[in-house]
Amino acid sequence: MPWLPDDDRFLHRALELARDASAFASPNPAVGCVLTTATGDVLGEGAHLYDLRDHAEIVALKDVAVRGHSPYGATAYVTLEPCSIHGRTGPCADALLAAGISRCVVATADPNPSVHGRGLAKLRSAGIAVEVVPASSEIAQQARRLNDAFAFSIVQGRPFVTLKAALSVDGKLAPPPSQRSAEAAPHWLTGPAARADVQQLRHTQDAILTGIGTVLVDDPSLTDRTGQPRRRPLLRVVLDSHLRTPPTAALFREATILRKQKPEYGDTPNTSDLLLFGTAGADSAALTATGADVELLPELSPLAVLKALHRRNIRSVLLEAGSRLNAAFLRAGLVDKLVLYFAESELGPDALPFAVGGPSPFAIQERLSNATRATFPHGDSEDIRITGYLHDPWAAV
Ligand code: AOF
Ligand code: ZN
Repeated sequence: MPWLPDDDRFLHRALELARDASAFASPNPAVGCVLTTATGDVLGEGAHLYDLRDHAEIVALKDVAVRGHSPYGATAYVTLEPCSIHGRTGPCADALLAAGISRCVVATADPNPSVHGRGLAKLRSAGIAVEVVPASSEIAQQARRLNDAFAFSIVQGRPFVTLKAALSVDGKLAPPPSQRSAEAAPHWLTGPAARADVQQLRHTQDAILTGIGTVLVDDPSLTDRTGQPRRRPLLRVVLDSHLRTPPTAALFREATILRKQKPEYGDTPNTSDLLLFGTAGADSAALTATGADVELLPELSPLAVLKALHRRNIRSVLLEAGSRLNAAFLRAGLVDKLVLYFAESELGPDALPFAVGGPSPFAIQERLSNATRATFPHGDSEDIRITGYLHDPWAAV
């Protein structure tokens, strides 16, 4: 069947449903679904919410029933290929077939290797007209962007890492340590508009990661302060080999003890939204007494830490750290996306570099793909935000 005039409209609606629910989907992908009659009337729609278990297609089928309609002969618009597996739920491809739909329009394939292509094949072999949007189209790109972290981590076995830094115009992170202390007022480079944008960035992430150096000098709270609801609180992670984080740190004032869940397939094993990684032998008694999670690893290499976060169902990590951790992750090739804010002020040659021992943020910018530039008003001037990818999250799909 050819591409129909309504196809664009309904796929955009399905994308909107997926996007609106995206803070509730992880560790699953964000997915939206619209079911229509062959003549373009909406029968029902829905999006996947992880805790309600049902995939988007099932939510939409239930909506069809609630509205008193029949899905027989319907067209299903789905932002991701319907699944073919038994996980926490049954396969959506089977449910769509049982409902008697006749056409399925899909924005992008499921990057999950145990589904990839099998959901589409199942529908096709049952005689359903299946259409997959061309990969280069705007809709397909938007559908993929929405699930960058899911696609990357389900294939690579580690979370997708975004490095965020706010820098001076000369590419420095902060004044020299002699001019900074936890007691002093924080030294802001960028203005309130750019800092509000950072909060939005945190809102899209499963975890935020920093080092003990930043905790001791800046005493950050590392919270998502957007006030917008999310399925699980942002997991705040500190790399702290010798567990030197003081129990008086701001991190603990904000800590949330998560409901102890019955361990079951796919549930997050965290019991707090604060997680400290130390090395084997470090004394964790004082910190575990605060309710925080402490995990000891043989070594705190960037890869070992990311693997440990993967075991906790973390799909995306925001690295908001100092020169040393920035350098360690970059050197290990474990930064996948960059979000750099540049303020107008200058910090001079003695200030802390973006990454100790290089690379400079200006050199890295040259390597970014799909780079974007945005500005945020700051007094009489503006802050500049540069984003871009070092690794294409969908490359290995
Ligand atoms: C869909 N529609 O809305 C979602 C899909 O453990 P489960 O049963 O929730 O299955 C998780 C897998 O299902 C996930 O890895 C991904 O491949 C797919 N997610 N599929 O058809 C949805 N969320
Ligand atoms: Zn499914």
